[in-house]
Amino acid sequence: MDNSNSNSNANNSNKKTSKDQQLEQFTVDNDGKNLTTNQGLTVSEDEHSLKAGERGPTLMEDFHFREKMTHFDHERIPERIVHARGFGAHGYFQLYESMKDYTKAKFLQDPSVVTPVFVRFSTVAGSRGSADTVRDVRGFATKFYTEEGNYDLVGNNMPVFFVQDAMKFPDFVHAVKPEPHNEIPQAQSAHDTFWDFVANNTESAHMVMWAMSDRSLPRSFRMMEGFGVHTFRFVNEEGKAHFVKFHWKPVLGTHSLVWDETQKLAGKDPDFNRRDLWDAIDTGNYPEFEFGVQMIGEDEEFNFDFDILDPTKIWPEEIIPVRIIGKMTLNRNTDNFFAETEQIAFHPGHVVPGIDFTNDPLLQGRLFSYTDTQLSRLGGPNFHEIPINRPIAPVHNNQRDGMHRMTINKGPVSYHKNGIAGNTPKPVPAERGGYEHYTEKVEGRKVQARSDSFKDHFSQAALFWNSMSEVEKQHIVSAFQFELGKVQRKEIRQQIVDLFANVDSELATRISEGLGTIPPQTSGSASKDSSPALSMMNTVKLPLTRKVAVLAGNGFTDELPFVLAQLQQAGIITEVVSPKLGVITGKSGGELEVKHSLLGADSVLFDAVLVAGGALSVSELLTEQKVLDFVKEAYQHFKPIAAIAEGMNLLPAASGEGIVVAQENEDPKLFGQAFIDAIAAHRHWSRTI
Ligand code: HDD
Repeated sequence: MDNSNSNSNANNSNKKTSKDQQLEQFTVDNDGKNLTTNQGLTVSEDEHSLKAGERGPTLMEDFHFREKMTHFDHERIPERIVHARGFGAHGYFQLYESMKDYTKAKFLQDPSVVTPVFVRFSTVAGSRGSADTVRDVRGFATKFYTEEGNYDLVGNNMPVFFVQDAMKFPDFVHAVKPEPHNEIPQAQSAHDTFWDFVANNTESAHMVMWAMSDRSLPRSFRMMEGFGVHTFRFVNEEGKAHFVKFHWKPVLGTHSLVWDETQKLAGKDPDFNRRDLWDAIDTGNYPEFEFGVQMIGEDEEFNFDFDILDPTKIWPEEIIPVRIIGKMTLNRNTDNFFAETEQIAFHPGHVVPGIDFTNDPLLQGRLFSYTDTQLSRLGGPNFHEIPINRPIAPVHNNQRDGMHRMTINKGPVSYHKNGIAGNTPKPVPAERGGYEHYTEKVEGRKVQARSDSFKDHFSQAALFWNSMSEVEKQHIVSAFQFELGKVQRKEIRQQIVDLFANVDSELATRISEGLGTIPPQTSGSASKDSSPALSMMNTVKLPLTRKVAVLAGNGFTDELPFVLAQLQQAGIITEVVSPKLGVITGKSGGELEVKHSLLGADSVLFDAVLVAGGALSVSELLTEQKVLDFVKEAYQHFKPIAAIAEGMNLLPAASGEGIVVAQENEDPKLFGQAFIDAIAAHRHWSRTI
């Protein structure tokens, strides 16, 4: 996928990492084994409980029944208070260039070092069983199992946050979650309490712009950016520090679904994003993300018109470029969702030497919250011993006991300092690898206050708006209108219109249309700055792993197998959809396996549609009325559509952007290439405007 580094990938992509090897010790395969109780007793009966007579009562004595039932009764653990619905995968990270000048972190020194990782992607507001494609921020949490201990980069797919101080996080989460009196709505921000929060907490304005944009509707976890959000610190061997922001850039580019599609997908395939990630890894199309850093010197802290400690601000890439320093490849699906994805415990405070914090008040609060939440979620202080959470670095300390302790610590000593064990385990000085906190100088009175430098809530919201293409702007306006349309209290709708007039009066005026609100009276932000990097129109465009629905029936013409081979060659996935499952036969006798019946397939599950040629094939397709809606819906979602010869009779338009038609006797190769180009373009927006 990324030519420059594909060789090193090929070498590493199927190798077992040290974490894989560690996990293998805990992996059990029941295949072909005898059934036992948890005590290892082989059982002879697993269908009938022990009864006093065939029709009599079940006996207390049936220890196997009681053990099986008790375990079942306790299978669930509390879901995460936020980010409850997630999906994870294993992989590895490798550097392109040494970052020695900036950080002493060992995993960032040597491009030949392979660091195992586990990534968990998530939605934020919904429960564990909610749909994947809701409008929401996506979590992007990475655990690097480094030689120096675990490093967790617990980020999101948006570079800013709703609030500036962790003190406000519970309030924000209460507002966006289902309302407490009736637990409605599930996984939606489109309700009164969320928008009431926004109306009364103007620091949310920038993040709300992102949340209302297409960034909230990722086509795939493989096609979204990741951000560490906060400003962190890199510290090198000499103790010199740089401020740093972390980025993940998807090799496939950043792409989104459209709103109507996401809502339909929530019903048709609530696991759409999960399935996509699983299938991609399963078929060897390993998701790749390049790792980028923005760095500034400590002496540059006050050089900008925003405060670098404010998590509602980005560092525009045009001012502080993103330096791409490495790549992460996800190459292994989990063996067990619960054991791995559910039990993994992230924490922004899991750092390694060379990476340190700043005084961002949101980050500071997070440093408390994550361990705290694992205590109730995972049932005690020993969650670091769960296989997925174990570092590959050795663990030796004087912490002891507690629920579910697995380690058997030997000897009488569990305290520091001691004489009996020669004062071990012993701290290691920073020069020899021990973690030392950055010796930042701090001074000040104890106050419950926020710096004036955090008070500009609108300039960067305007920067985001100004950077959008007209299509993206229209989507943002529609998102506001949809969400506010669900808000019952008129005064909240009006407050939002008035609030966003501070961002841009055109935006607020457009939102106001159709909401029964009074158009804004204020004139909007003075900022006309823009940052092209923020527009998804400028992203990487590749056809790789895009999924094409191939509508075909018996009697398809010879061009079809040729074009399918060409698409597959270009890394595109093709799946035949036909009225009936089984095999269809072409005009010249060639056969194609049908993957989906028309009944079970929908255009929202695909990136593009190809209609086969052949009068017979077309008339067979038309026996299902749904086929016309299938193509029409793909068209309405701006997807590339192609047809061979008579297949064009099924298209809602004979020509236009993203419509590729092969006339009779046309070279199928040219047709195939034009379709591949249309697929790479992702969507064809001129159909709207
Ligand atoms: Fe958080 C989970 C990301 C602010 C408290 N958060 C969680 C996860 C991600 C983030 C990706 C899921 C991790 C996983 O997959 O297990 N959170 C963020 C980002 C934030 C942020 C990027 C802002 C920059 N979070 C934030 C604040 C607090 C929390 C301000 C509280 C002070 N977050 C939590 C939590 C969670 C969590 C309650 C729930 C489950 C968990 O931690 O393990 O502690």
